Order: sequence, then C-alpha cells, then structure tokens
Amino acid sequence: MIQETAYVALGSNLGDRAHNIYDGVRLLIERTGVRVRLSPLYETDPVGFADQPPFLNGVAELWGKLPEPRELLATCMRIEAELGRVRTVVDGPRTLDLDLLLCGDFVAADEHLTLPHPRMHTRAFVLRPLVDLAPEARHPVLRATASELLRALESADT
Ligand code: PH2
Ligand code: MG
Ligand code: MG
Repeated sequence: MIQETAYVALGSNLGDRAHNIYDGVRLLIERTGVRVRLSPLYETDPVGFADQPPFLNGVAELWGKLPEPRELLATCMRIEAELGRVRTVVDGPRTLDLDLLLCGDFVAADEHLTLPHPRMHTRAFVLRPLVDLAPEARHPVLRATASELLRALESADT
C-alpha cells in the first residue's frame, strides 16, 4: 500500500480528558504502526446535546502505510471501547471519541462509513485543530482546504 495521510478527530469530556486523548494517540500508534502528529488541544463547549461537561478536542494526523479506511475505523472503535467508552445518549458524554475525518482522497457513504466525515466542515472544534496541523489538507468532496472551511464556518457564524 502507498503512503497516505489520514486525520482523526479526538474528543473527551469524562474523566482525565487529556490523559484519555494521549492514551488514544498512543494506541493509534501501537495499532497502526504509522507516524502520528497531535494538534494542540482545545477546551470547547458541547455542540448538540448541551447538558454535559466541556470537551477537550484535538486532531491527529496519521502518515505512512495506512490500513484500509474500514480497518482504520474498526481500530478507532476498538480503542474507544478499550478506553472505557459506554454508549448511552447519542452525542452524550464520553471518555474518548475517535472520528475518522479524512483518509487521503477516499470517499465513502454507506451505513458503516462516511468519508469525509459528514459533519467535519460544520464543527469548529474539528476544523480549528485540523488547520493547526494541516491548513492545506483538502476535503475531496467540497474541494476546499481545511483553512478555507474554517474561514467559511467563522463567517457563517458571525
Ligand atoms: N462531539 C459530539 C457532539 N458534540 N461537542 C464538542 N465540543 N466536542 C465534541 O467532540 C463533540 C461535541 C459528537 O461526537
Ligand atoms: Mg464525534
Ligand atoms: Mg464518534
């Protein structure tokens, strides 16, 4: 397989949030064997289901001989479960959420996997750290860079 770049969003709002995120990154490195860079982490207000604690959010860049996107998704879900995630309310509190944002130019839309992530361009808590890591990363469907998407979102908000 060729060298590829993927981006994974990390979010935590239960327990030791930074520790959960660093554990997630460590397990991503161990399980995929690729290089990982982590963005700065931001404290953010919950979007959607509002009655829950604030989140810590960041984005990881994975670079190397990546597993297939569906395998990478399965790896993310296993790591979430290992770090104690229990699914109760949709969008509710979690020890660690790992969302696949982009896998190179791969596009998918079925019941198991949607790539690019269907809400990434609407969420500042994803775009801000993505821009820190990779302002030129391109959304293969919207055909815009991460920094263009963040600018569009910020001007829509104000
Ligand atoms: N994740 C959600 C829903 N709402 N809000 C913030 N601030 N950060 C998140 O990671 C987040 C959210 C669903 O995954
Ligand atoms: Mg999520
Ligand atoms: Mg998720």
